Amino acid sequence: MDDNPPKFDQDQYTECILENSPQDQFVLHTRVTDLDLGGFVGTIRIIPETVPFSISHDGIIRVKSSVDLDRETTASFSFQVEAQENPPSSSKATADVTITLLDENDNSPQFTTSSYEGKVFSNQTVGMQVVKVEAADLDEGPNGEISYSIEFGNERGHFEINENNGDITLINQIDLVDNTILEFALYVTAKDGGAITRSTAAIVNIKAPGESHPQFLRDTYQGQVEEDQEDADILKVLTV
Ligand SMILES: [Ca+2]
Ligand SMILES: [Ca+2]
Ligand SMILES: [Ca+2]
Ligand SMILES: [Ca+2]
Repeated sequence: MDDNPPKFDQDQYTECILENSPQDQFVLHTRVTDLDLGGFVGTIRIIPETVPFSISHDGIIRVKSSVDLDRETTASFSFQVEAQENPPSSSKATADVTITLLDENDNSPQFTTSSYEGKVFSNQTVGMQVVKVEAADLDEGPNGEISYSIEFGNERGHFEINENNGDITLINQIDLVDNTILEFALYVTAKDGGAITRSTAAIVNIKAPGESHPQFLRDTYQGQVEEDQEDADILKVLTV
């Protein structure tokens, strides 16, 4: 006689798995008992069906959809499992399941823009901030911790970057040249702290205009400005 309801061996199941775990990966095993002769005979399902997990007739929960296991989108899933006895019985049991996703380093740092600009004028002082770069990383813990560095473009050693906050400061004064804009292109990277690190690059253009002398221009290049390319460059300097 079927007079005992089915029962899960736990009211609540919790498990942690890596995000991006592959389809069909084992997650956990629920067990249904029934004191009646023959044990539990019926069907087990997940409610709601939309979660990216499946359950087999023997109570094993597996990954159904790997792409939906993105910790940056959904960090944990809560759902129910239901064991329903075959008709004519209407007895059923339910239990709660919570699956938490552990972080993988699957995002690279992203700069707020792909290129930055800074300027150094004649009032330059050692230690002054020239420009600040900033990147963000969606991952968790070390996987999302960013350190900044100048990879190249700083051969003359004028600049230094704070690896923690992206501040680029002047550490050696620039010898400015009158009527000329000196340009420095720094290739900067933001690197995360994952076991296998990911990094992204950005360009930092720093311009250092020297003093401009309109009087000098008038005396020397009078009447030729529009015809001479070199003079046009100097005119640009003056309008910066
Ligand atoms: Ca039963
Ligand atoms: Ca992810
Ligand atoms: Ca991640
Ligand atoms: Ca990362």
